[in-house]
Amino acid sequence: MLRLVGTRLARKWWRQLWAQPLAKPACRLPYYRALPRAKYSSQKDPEPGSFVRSTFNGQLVPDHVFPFPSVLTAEQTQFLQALVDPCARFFQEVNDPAKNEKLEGIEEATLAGLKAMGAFGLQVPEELGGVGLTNTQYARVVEVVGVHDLGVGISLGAHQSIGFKGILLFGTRSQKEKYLPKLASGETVAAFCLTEPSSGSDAASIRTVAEPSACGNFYTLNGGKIWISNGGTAEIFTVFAKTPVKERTGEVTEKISAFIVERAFGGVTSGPPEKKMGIKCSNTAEVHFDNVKVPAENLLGELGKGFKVAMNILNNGRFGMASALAGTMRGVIVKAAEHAAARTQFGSKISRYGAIQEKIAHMAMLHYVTESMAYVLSANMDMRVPDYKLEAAISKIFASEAAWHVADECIQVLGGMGYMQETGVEKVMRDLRIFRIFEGTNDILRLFVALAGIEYAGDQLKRLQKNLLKPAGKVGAILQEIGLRAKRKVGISTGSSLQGIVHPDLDGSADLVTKAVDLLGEAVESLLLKYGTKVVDKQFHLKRIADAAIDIYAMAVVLSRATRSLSLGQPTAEHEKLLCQTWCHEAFERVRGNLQAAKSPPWTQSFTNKELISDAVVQNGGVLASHPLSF
Ligand code: MYA
Repeated sequence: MLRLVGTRLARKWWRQLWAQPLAKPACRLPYYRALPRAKYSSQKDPEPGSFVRSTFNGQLVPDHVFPFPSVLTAEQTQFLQALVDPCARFFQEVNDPAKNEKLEGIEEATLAGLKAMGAFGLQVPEELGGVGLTNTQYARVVEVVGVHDLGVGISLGAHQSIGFKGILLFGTRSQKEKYLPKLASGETVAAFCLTEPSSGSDAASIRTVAEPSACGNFYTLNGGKIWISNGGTAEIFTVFAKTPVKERTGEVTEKISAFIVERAFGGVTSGPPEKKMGIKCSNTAEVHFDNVKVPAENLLGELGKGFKVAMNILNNGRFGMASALAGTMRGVIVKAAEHAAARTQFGSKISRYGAIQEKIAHMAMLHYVTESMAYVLSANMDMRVPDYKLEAAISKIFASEAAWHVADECIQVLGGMGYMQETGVEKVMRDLRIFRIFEGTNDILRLFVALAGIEYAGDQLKRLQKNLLKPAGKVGAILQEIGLRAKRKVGISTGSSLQGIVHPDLDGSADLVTKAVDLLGEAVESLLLKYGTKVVDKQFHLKRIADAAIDIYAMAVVLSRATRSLSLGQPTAEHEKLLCQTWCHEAFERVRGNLQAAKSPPWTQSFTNKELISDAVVQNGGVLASHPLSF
């Protein structure tokens, strides 16, 4: 994953850097105005766009987050409102989550109603039979689904967020015309087939193969996929398989390609529905491909480029998870708030007690962050921001953990009632558990965020290194970069600032973001210098770097949203200010703690201890310490 700077040379070079003079502070601009990015970043970025990626280099690039993006036209908003209200009514009046769960399927009436509403083809263009929603509009609709029934949400999401998303993103005109109309109407259902028994997080290690025929007209597909959402109900599959690819050198290598496979091709079979902890009404099954003849024209994207197809589909679908889970949290918080307002203990409503207030406030903040992330991300995608993969991964991680925490705390607020099935939160909690696992486990996505960010910072360092070796015409940029890095090293702010962009009431919180970005840039540099390319193996450290990046992005999106609210004088502005200020304070403390842990020797010792403890437990096949009673 990483192509990092050579360590010895870099170390020597860095030592020289700290002796250089400081650069001029960055300029300040009037608040709540879109900014030319170059004023804020110290170096021109060849591929501008990602807020998160830049933070790894200690740069604050506010484009795309500030001002809070607003992408819907009045007409699109009106259309959306006309869709959301009936959709919410439908879920209240027709869909019965408890019945679906018992059935381990979706009731026929619900399915028919969903199809009639166009819920199977929300983002398919209208001319191909879909509703033609933008990402932001789709986010708002799935939020409603998330409030009511995550099992139904997964059936719909596995179909369109990932199942046929590849056809939408990479399909040829004739592939789109052939498949999308029936998929959009719900006449056919789609599934995304990547995971295999020996290939989960390590997606590139799949063993399913697609052998090209000698005539070049078809591929013969063989292999097995597991835990496929809609695997037993789908007729159309996006399948990833290894294919032989001739390189320019003439050498033939096995590379992943993507295919559109119809059950009707023959040789496609599904296992029985899996028995799961939650989302029981959604179908999950094995799918087997036994000498399936796939026409050559069903290759999706380029031959050998299937890994990127898979990653891009997953990146593109993650915003839906964030908005759906924002909906789930909204629903759960209603239950906690109602109970806290109604329940009397020790002579007072429990909502008057600090222990409960802290929980409810935290739940509200987690919801506010998740919702802000979901809509910044969907808007960025609508704005065609080219690089949003880190933001998408962060939104998935954050939303799935926030929703889990909110559901857990709701049960705690409800006490014994929360544990009872009739309250409905235990089902939500069971449904939620998988969200931290599928679509990329949060553990692997944290590593992805940290490593992709560090790779970017490493590339930037390499570029600067090259400029230093051949400085002709680049002296200004070099001096500026050196100054910024030197400042960071001695704990002085680099001068990047959000003041003038955020509402003045939030200046204090904005300063915390600036400091946090400086701290992250500095921590990444020091890890690179300490470990060089070996940083890829430092998962204890990488986790903490990722957590810092997640918190920083979370601070930025809420600052942006609260600024908009305050500047427009929205009725909830003062409440949002509280949410934002409190979140930023706590998030900054976590960032500081995590980055300290990523650098400090006592923590490094603690990580080593944990490696030893874990190795001993695994080797022993369970806990090792002797029992307190000695037997
Ligand atoms: S589907 C199964 C989900 N499975 C996964 O997500 C697998 C997780 N694993 C991975 O993502 C990859 O294997 C990782 C990379 C990240 C670990 N975007 O050498 P590499 C590029 C763009 O790092 P590896 C399911 O669960 C990278 O830059 N590009 O690769 C459905 C490099 O490019 P280059 C990316 O170490 C459940 C190349 O790839 C990305 O092997 C149902 C190789 O990279 C990326 N993200 O592993 C859910 N990553 O060569 C239903 C890597 O050019 C959902 N690359 O440098 C419904 C939700 C909606 C709800 C709706 C309610 C209504």
